[in-house]
Amino acid sequence: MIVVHHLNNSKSQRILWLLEELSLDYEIRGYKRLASGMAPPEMQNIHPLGKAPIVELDGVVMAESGSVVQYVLERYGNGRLMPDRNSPSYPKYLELLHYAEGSMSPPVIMVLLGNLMKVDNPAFKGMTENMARTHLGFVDSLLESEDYLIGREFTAADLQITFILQIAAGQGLLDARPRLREYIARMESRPAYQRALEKGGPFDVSFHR
Ligand SMILES: N[C@@H](CCC(=O)N[C@@H](CS)C(=O)NCC(=O)O)C(=O)O
Repeated sequence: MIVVHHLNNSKSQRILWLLEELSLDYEIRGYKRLASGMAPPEMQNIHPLGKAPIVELDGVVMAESGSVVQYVLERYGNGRLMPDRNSPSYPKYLELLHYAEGSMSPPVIMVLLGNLMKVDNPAFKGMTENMARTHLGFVDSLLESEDYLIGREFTAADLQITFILQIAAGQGLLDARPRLREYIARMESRPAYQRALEKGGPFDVSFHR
């Protein structure tokens, strides 16, 4: 049995979505963010980082959504949600799968935190928004002539990147990017995404800008 330690309004939503796309059985243990926005300390009893997602599978406890997604697909995917390993799309897929957390997430989260904490420093705001916009422009350009990040098929890279786009949208960073807003809506309309929402409970990452 796969156990997902799921924090509300967090990156563990990706794992629920992934497991629904794969029609796998899993159990959800739910946690609620504290008033500060942090995860409750009991999550540290499961994994020392105490950050969502944490997933238990094959007797192992794993954190880091990108590695969880990659492992789940290797173990249970039977080739689904990723290009063939011998195709030229495969390295591009791996790049984007890990780009979501490695490079794209940090500046977008910095913008979010700056807004949440009402950081009134034009240099900070300018720099973080500028960095975030570089990434959003890059992702936008990937969708110029294709429906998905890796061509014509939905892959787990779409799933990883959608969460960051949802955060960006909540901070107004997509106001001038209709293609990315349409892409998010398309991802959110997937039946598996909707089932994950029903199981995971209310999901809102706009964080009241
Ligand atoms: N790079 C990690 C990020 C993990 C992370 O920071 N999760 C956030 C939720 S989106 C969290 O647990 N925040 C609460 C906290 O830091 O206490 C991943 O993709 O799994």
